[in-house]
Amino acid sequence: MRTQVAIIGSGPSGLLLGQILSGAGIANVVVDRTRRDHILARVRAGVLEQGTVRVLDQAGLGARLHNEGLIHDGFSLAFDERDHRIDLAGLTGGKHVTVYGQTEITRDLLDARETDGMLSLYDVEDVVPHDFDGERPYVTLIHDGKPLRIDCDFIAGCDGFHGASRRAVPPSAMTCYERIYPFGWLGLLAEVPPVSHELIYANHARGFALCSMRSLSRSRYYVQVPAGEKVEAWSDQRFWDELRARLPRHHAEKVTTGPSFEKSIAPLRSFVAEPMRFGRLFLVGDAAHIVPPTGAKGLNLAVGDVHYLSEGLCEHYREGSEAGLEAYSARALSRVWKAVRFSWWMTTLLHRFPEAGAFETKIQLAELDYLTHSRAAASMLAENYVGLSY
Ligand code: FAS
Ligand code: PHB
Repeated sequence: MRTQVAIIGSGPSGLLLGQILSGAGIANVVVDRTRRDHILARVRAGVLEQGTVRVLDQAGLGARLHNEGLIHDGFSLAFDERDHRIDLAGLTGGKHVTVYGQTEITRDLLDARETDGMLSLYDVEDVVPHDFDGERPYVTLIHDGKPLRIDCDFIAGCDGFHGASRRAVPPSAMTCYERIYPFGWLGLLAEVPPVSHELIYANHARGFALCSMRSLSRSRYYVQVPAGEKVEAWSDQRFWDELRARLPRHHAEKVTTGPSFEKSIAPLRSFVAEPMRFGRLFLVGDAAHIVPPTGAKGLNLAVGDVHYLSEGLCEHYREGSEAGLEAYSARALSRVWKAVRFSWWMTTLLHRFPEAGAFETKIQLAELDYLTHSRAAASMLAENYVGLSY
C-alpha cells in the first residue's frame, strides 16, 4: 500500500491531522491498535482553549461543538472554606474556554473520517515505523493476521505516551525530561447536574478535588489519590463522601450524587521528548509530551502540534517548501514547555504532596491568597488557562 502520510494513532492527534490533510487533498492512512468503541470509551479531557476551537472549526468540525459545548468565562479556586472566582474574560480581554468532552471531539472526528471514506485500519498489531531517516520511510504492521507494508513520504507518530513511534527513535537521538507525581486522579462520571455552573479547583488538607462537567446534566469529578491506588478500593459512596469533604461547605451541601458510569484513575506525570522530529517521522501530542491534567492542557497541546505539522505538510506539498517542517519541532516545543510549566505550577499549587510539611502548606496558601487578591497574579493564571497564542 502507498500513501503520502502514514498516521499511527487514531486519537485526537491522529484523527485531526488526518482530517486537515484530507481537506487539503493530501492522502493519508490512520492505523490504531485498538477499535473505535475502545477509543470512544476513554473519558479524558474536558476543557478546550479558543485556539483549539478555531482549529476544529477550520477543519469543519465545529457544528456539534458550538451547539453542545458550554462557554466558560471563569472558574473558582476553593481553599480555607472559601472560594474565589478567576474572571477569565475580565482578565484576558474577553477570552473564554469551552467545556466539550474529548470523547465528543473524537466521535466527531471518527464520523467525519468515515463520511469522507478515508482509510483507517483498527485492531492492528506490531506497528513499526522504518527508514524515517531516509527518503523512503514505511510502516509495517499486522492487519487481520496478515503482514502489511505502508510506503509513504512522511510518518506522523500520534500514538500516545505508550506508542511505538517514540520507541522507534534511537535513544541517542532524543532527550527526555520527566517528573512523576506521587499521586493520581480518581475520576468519576455521573448523570447528575454539576454542583456549580463553572469548574471548581479545590486545595484541601485531605487533597485536591476538581468539580467539572460534560453538560448541564452530566458531571465529571476528580479527587487526588495516592500513586498506586486501585479504583476497586473506591465505592461510589466513598467517592462522594471524599469529594464533599474537600469542598467548602456551601458547595458540599449542594453536590447531587448518583451512580457512576465511569470511574478510573489516571497517573500524573510531566514528560517531554526533544526534538519532536526525526527525519521524516514527526511526534505529535502525547507521543511527545504529557502534562498533569490540572491545567487542562494535554488535548490542547496535541491540537497545537497538529496545527503546526499540518501547516508544514501543506506547504511541502503545495509549494515545495520545507520551512514549516523544519520549524515544526522548535515551534511546538516552545509552546509545549510553557504549558508544561503552567501544568506543573497548577499541580504544585493545588495538590497536597505526601512529603510536604507545614512550611510548604503555608507557601501554597500564601500563593492562593496572592492569586485571589492580585490582578497581576490572576492575569498570569488566566492568560495561561485560556491558552497562549499559536
Ligand atoms: P491518545 O493517547 O489519545 O491516542 C493515541 C492513540 O494511539 C490511541 O488510540 C492508541 O490506541 C493508539 N496507539 C498507541 N500505541 C499504538 C501502537 N503501537 N500502534 C498503533 N496505535 C497505537 N488532557 C486534558 O486536557 N484534560 C484531562 O482531564 C485529561 N485526562 C486524561 C486522562 C488519562 C487517563 C490520559 C491517559 C490522558 C488525559 N489527558 C487529559 C490527556 C489526553 O486528553 C491527551 O492529551 C490526548 O488524548 C492526546 O491525544 P493523542 O496525542 O491523540 O494521544
Ligand atoms: C475535565 O473536565 O475532565 C477536566 C477539566 C479541567 C481540568 C482537567 C480535567 O483541568
